[in-house]
Amino acid sequence: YATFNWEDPLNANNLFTEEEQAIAETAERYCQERLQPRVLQAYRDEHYDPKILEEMGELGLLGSSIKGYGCAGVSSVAGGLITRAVERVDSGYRSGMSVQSSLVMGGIHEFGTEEQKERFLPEMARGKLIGAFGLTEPNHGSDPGSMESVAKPHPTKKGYYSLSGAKTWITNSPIADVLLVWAKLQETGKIRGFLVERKDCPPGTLETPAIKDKNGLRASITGMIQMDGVPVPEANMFPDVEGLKGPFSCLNSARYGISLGVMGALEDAIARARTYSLERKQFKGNPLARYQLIQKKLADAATDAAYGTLAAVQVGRLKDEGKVTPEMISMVKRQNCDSALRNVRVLQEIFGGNAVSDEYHIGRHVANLFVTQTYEGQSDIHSLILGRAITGIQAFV
Ligand code: TGC
Ligand code: FAD
Repeated sequence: YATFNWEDPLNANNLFTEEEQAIAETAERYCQERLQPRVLQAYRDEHYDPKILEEMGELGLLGSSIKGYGCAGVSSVAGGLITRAVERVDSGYRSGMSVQSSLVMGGIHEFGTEEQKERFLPEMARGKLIGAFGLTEPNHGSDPGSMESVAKPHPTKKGYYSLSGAKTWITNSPIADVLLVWAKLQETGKIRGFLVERKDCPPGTLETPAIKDKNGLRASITGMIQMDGVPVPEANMFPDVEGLKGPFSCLNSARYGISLGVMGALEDAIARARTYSLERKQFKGNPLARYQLIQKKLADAATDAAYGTLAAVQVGRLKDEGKVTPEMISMVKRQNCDSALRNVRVLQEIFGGNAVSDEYHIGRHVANLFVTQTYEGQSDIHSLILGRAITGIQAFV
């Protein structure tokens, strides 16, 4: 027999190509050497350093699945291994990267004109231009089809639209240079995508205040997008896609990235809980790891991490072969976020009172993983997407 490796119990590594393994190693090294040392203070200060995106850009980690336009053009699984490496440190750092890579660069690549791709993608791949994705509104989160943001012909500027409305809980919005905003075209009532460039917005038309004092995802920056007649040239609208298909197609890639990303946070929690349980002694000098209840917690978590990783790798392979369905992505996004959160909450118990100190990192993962279960479709919403596919009956309304 081969030797059992608790860090990769079902030998998922065996499924990766040499190129994918090399990409994972590069990403893991960067994350452990450059991100891990600063996450604790960043989380305490609720601070996100935009230079992180430039650092990721230098390593080719941004928009990594896109072919051309200065992007690496690697497989979906390789992209997932990057999100896993980043989220092993912190879900907030992965969030900033997912929005840049999957939601904004992915959207421009899939739906943008050639001119838009040339204009935005190379600079975004270098992390020199920062993106935000505005779908959620104060009154419409799980139900973005009811959005109120509207685009009308601009009253004074020919060839321009005028965007009004509000988006909330938007990752990167306070620091974004280009905001992909989804709004209903007044003439048709159909949702369209607009690339709002901060540098071109006259004073008073665009505000992007930060949402402060979050109790999760504190190492990423989140804010609103408030639009009051923002002039946007027609050339900045996605030309063909209309309806929810536009934003949801971007979400397919981002949700996939989360499904492997959260396995990184869970694996980090397992490694920390294992180390702690081997070092901490209670009752006659025995390490906690000697007790059966502790071992079961570790066994449950390691099993769920291994199963979740294999399922996500399978979906990534199908994605690259053009055989994926959105329901498959809903399944791995929901299952992996739920199981990461559930297991990390249990592993937190192993640390006893020390779990309350941020220096043990476990509480940070718990708070972050609640957010991953909520954004990009809350888990119950993904249950309904799956339930609809299983029964043929939609139960949202
Ligand atoms: P429904 O009737 O289901 O669909 C409307 C149209 O959209 C199409 N569609 C999709 N297309 C591609 N991929 C998908 N996954 C798609 N899902 C739906 C569908 O085919 C249809 O097209 P057409 O041409 O027939 O019009 O729409 P509904 O209004 O009933 O939707 C219900 C529901 C629940 C599925 C949907 O609204 C939903 O998923 N809600 C969750 C909202 C959500 O995920 N928001 C994410 C905001 S962005 C974010 O959270 C970023 S966090 C980033 C970070 O920091 O990491
Ligand atoms: P609601 O839609 O009000 O839902 C509240 C609860 O009700 C949930 O549990 C939900 O599952 C449940 N519920 C709703 N409808 C039903 C139903 N029909 N049946 C059963 N249960 C239901 N959005 C963006 O557009 N871009 C971003 O970059 C972004 N980043 C985010 C970053 C953070 C830190 C957070 C917290 C959120 C972010 N979001 C972003 C928003 C996120 O996508 C939404 O919070 C999410 O979609 C849920 O919407 P909501 O908060 O309005 O909850």
